Amino acid sequence: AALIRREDYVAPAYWIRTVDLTFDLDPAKTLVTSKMKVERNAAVPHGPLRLHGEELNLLRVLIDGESVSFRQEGHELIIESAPDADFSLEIRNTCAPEKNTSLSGLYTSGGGFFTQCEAEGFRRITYFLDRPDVMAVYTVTLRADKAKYPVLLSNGNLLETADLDNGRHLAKWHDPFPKPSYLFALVAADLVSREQRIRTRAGKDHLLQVYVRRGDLEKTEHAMNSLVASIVWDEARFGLPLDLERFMVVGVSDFNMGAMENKGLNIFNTSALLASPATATDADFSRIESIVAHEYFHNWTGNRVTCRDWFQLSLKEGLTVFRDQEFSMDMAATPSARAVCRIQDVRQLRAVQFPEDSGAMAHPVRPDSYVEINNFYTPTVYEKGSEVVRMYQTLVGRKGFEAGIKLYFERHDGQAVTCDDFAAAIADANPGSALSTRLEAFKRWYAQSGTPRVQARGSYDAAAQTFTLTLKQHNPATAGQPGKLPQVIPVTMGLLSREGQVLPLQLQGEAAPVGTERVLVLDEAEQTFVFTGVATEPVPSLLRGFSAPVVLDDGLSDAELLVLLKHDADAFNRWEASQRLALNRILQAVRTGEALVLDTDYLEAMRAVLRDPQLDAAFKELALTLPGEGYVAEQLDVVDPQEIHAAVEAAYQQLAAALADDWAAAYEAHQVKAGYEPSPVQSGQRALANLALSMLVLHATRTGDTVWPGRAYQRFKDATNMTERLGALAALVNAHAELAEPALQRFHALFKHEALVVDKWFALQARASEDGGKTFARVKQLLQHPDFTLKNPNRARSLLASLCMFNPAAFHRSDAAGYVLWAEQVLLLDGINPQLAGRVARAMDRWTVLAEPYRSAAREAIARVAAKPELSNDVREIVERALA
Ligand code: BAL
Ligand code: ZN
Repeated sequence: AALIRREDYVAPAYWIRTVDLTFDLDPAKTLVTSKMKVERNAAVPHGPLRLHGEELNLLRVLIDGESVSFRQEGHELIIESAPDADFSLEIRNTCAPEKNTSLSGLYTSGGGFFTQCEAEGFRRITYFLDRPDVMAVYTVTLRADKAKYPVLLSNGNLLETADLDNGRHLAKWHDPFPKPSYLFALVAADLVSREQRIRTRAGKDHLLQVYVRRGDLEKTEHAMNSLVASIVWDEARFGLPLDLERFMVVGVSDFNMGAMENKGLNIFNTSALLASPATATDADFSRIESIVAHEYFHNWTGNRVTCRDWFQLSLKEGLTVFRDQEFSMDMAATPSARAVCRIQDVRQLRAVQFPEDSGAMAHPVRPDSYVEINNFYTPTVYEKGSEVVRMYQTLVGRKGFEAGIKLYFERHDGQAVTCDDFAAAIADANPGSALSTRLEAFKRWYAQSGTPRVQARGSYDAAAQTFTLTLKQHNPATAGQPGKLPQVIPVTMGLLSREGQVLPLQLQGEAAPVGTERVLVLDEAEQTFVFTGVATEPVPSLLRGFSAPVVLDDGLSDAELLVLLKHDADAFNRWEASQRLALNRILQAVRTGEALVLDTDYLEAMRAVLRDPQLDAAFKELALTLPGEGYVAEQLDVVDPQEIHAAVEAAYQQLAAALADDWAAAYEAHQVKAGYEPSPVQSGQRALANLALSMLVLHATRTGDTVWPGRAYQRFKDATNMTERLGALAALVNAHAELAEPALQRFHALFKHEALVVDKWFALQARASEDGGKTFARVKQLLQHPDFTLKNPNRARSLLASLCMFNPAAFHRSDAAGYVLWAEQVLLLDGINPQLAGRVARAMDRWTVLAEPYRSAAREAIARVAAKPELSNDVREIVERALA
């Protein structure tokens, strides 16, 4: 397969201005008629018209109503003699939706028709210039059996419906906004909808609809509320209104992504849409809110202004993740709940993006090349991309950023543009700012992969009352990028006294202190900042709110971290101190090979957090949760997953034992008595109660006590919401308590008809803390379970991603059985759904840092997959990069 390179971009030889599509829908053979108005692109030399098409059966090609000669070469339809003028093009073809298990293009699910076109699925529906810089106005006619497919939807506004012969019916849709083909969608299915009307600030009424299968309607209230909140927020924060008469959201159970932002017709994985207290956890409610918002926000950032080519993917994804993160923070309302959002986002970034940035698939936010674009819907493009957007805001301020966004839409509405266009708009709206004066250097964030390391060292001069802070940056070599240039790193910071008071900040040369928090801009390899008038030796609090996606080594002692944990004005850095204290101890044990022993200083600090009446439950839960095993692995040059697991397990057991009475008190104190709400306050209480319960059950199973496992079982049985029920079940399963087995059986019996809950049942078992191979053995059994299938992405992920990507100790085994399972399942999955297979293949990204015997065994497994001749591009790119 060919490597596609960013620098090779050329504009298309033709534009397609309008498309009139007619679908005669049939699961076995759908007939597609496409009538297009094509315009020659005068900016490039005249040449053949080359259309993309895959897995299609071509019936006819007409230009201006006449047959024309053409040839098919690979995945292209080439018309050599296309006119050197405007013309009409008509194509007829068929495709086979029910055979399409890749879930890209037009496919069937649960007896209905659905589409997924991003990135390159439209070419699996009909021949087209399937590239995002070709934007057309679509009119779509759907014809299908009325009894089987009573609901017929496409983008835009409904023009007409009619009954046809033979029990068929028709619906015609028109989307007035020119759009790239990846935003096309259709749905034909037996669905019902929740409806709501909303009036925007301009006084226009709009119809909102959420379509789901019969029986799921009561699970759509939260999604509808989230949609309304998103519409209101985008108008208030960025002045961006809803631009269509109707906005539709549709749920489907078989879907590769979380959801898709098709213009006016968002299609959602049911896991990102459906929620009821009985079947969804607090985390699900909050994920649904942010995904509904994310897809809605794409209407402007992605759809109104789209990407020129797929290398610019972060232009829409990084920006839209940033917007959904800001939205979630604004919805959280209180400063503490905002900090909790930020902590969760950063934890996610470190858990998935940092490892990506140091592994075989390391790539810049704006990649330079790819074989399969589906492999680049990554945490780097999304989450690191969002951090880059956040740094713009940090450098120009919130108002400056809003002005930049305004300018971006003034310049580019209706266009397909690049990350450089975005950077220019933000900078031009903020002349003289910390961004504009360093724009070219700032843009290295798009070009350089890898997570920069920042070292900070301070020295206090008591006589001169100065504090000198030296910041150094270094970005280690990554795949394909041996050398790096310094990046522009905003370091939001403050100084505290040893007693925890905030200190005023005055840099040398300034006449007076400028507040107690400021942004230092590190843009050289090394820089020194001298603070004056510092009356007492300070503790620096750096990178507040995680102001840049870097690894910070601030060299702070335990005593200094304890000052930050207790007193920092920045809640993020208080949490960070809790994690660093734990991480230091775990790393010490792993590095020396000595048994981990948690000292009194640490345990008492954690006890104080747990008892602190000023702290929210949600914050306590985050501070008392130890760093994940993957994050610990990130800190090491040679990784032994079993040693890391042993150290983290030991830390949990000691934390459980030493604080037993406090855990019991916290558990009792955080019972939610009021009716269920997925609010930050209630969620925080349930999260802390669940953590406390897991600690209590863990401790009890080690000491032979049966009271807490019994209470956990009781709570599991009596719970009225999924967060508490699953929390109690997880406590039993992770501790390998005897009651885990009956609880798991009962859970399955209760929910066997709720697919999304059965996914949780699989995932919980595959993520269970490993104990002598029990978890791995269980996964092997579950692969044979009648409810397991590789055909449904949610189900496949619930076992395979859970084991291979989120349970290192169960996966990395000295007998290599985890790798054997991985290779076997990746190959099976590749025959069904290459995109998903590519995702699971990524479990081996970091094999080169593994200790022996894991390293050699991992290499062998990857080589076995790579040796298979008929691999998809998706999997081939992943395994070949891993072996490179
Ligand atoms: N554009 C793919 C799904 C999403 O990022 O919203
Ligand atoms: Zn997106």
